[in-house]
Amino acid sequence: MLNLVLFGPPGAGKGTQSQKLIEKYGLIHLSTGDLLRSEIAQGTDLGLEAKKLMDQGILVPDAVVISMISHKLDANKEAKGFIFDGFPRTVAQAEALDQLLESKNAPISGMVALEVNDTELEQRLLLRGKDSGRPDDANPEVIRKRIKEYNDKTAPVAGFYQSQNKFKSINGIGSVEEIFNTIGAVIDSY
Ligand code: B4P
Repeated sequence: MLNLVLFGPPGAGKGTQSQKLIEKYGLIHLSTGDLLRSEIAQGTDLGLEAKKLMDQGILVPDAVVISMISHKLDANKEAKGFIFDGFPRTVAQAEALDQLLESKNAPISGMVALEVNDTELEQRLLLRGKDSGRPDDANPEVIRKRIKEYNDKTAPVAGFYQSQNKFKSINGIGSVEEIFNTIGAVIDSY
């Protein structure tokens, strides 16, 4: 079973690359950002609470996203593997994911981190904000807050996988195809 964590700051290209990877490798895409936006679109209580935080660029509580991922793993028992996109975003989430996968005897194969500088991230997200309709893409201050949340709470997750020898960092600047080929080479080495 192939279980890949795609890692990187907001706007690094995780969602973009996930779309291509699921096609090539037949994996299930688990994006906590997409799951939360779906809750918002359905107007659930969870979605309403999450929206308040997401619109400010703040992470939603660990318990909420861990529970969403747990349900999705249970609902896809026959999957060939998963791409975790935007999850885990804290060390607590990474620990919880290891436990969930341990009970299924299917550990994380590896983490691939997309390295992109802050100026490029801001430009990409503001560009996407022109037609994504996402409030968190529209405002430079919120984008900077998201990058700060990443540096404060998410960046340490890299160390969690480094200590398990499962971490690989690659350049996230270049064409979508070039980056896709680099990720593919890492996956094929597992
Ligand atoms: P996410 O939905 O995960 O959003 P993201 O990281 O900002 O975007 P993504 O990574 O998918 O975008 P991509 O780079 O592909 O999170 C949104 C919010 O949800 C968070 O702020 C948080 O509040 C909450 N949340 C989600 N998960 C959580 C968790 N686990 N715990 C707590 N809170 C959580 O693309 C960006 C743009 O770049 C696109 O327009 C794309 O076209 C462009 N792009 C991609 N690759 C490119 C390339 N190579 N060159 C140029 N442009 C490129």
